[in-house]
Amino acid sequence: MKRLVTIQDISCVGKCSLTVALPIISAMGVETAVIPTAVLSTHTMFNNFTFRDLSNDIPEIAKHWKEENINFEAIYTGYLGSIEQIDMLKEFFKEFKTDDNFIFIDPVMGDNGKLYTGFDQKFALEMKELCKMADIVVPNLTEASYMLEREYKEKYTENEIKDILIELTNLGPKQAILTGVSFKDNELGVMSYNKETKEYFTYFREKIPVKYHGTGDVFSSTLVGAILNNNSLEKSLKIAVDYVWETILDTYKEKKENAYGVNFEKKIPYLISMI
Ligand code: PXL
Repeated sequence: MKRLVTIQDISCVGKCSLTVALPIISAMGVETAVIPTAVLSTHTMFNNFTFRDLSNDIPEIAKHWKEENINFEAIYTGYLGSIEQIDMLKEFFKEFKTDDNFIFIDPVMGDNGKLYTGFDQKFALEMKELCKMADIVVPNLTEASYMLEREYKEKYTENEIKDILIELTNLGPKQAILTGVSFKDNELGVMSYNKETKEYFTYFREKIPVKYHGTGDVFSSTLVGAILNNNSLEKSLKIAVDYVWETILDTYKEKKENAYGVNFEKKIPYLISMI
């Protein structure tokens, strides 16, 4: 059985980060080790959330794992709480990257052209430095814009998206995936670029007119899980987009408030049927 480690926060309420990654990747048959970077009472879209920083535990956990010779087929990072944590992860990557595993970074920082509460441009540039160590990076267009210091736009041409993907792979990663890509009003999806084969890949689904928190984390968790199930990147992207789409549709049909994230739990049988 393969083992991955995912490093991101626990938001106690509001399905995202570890409370999404752990069940999804486990359901896909991959052992999911975790390093919680912080404990929040809710994700940061709620008001007055608590935030306990767990940075100091990261080097100690890494040291213990080294002593125990623990290794991972993939290292997946998501929401990180501080620049100090980014620096700790650079050390973690040096210690745990091998010739046989890969580093998968979702540079979680913002959406819809804005950074989430607590992040600024300086953080984005530090995250860009971390992304240089990744094999695969999965930003949305907001995160890519902040890291590359490009203007965020509501609409992009295919050539603009290709330029952003090339810039992302020029940082270091072999593969870059942009989420939230749309060339037609009624479509939304992803575009990827492999700098070794120079191939692009796009996959879209019909746009559902609603936004939920945590869908990026559902997407990244599913993508990394599908890759670890020996699917090609293209097949893995389709699985991740299709699963996210089904979870959004199911949540949308309920017509309830959307701060709690998507009904990913109900669609886990569908996810498993695809791998
Ligand atoms: O889904 C991304 C995410 C992860 N972790 C925390 C967040 C968010 C998005 O708002 O607030 C704490």
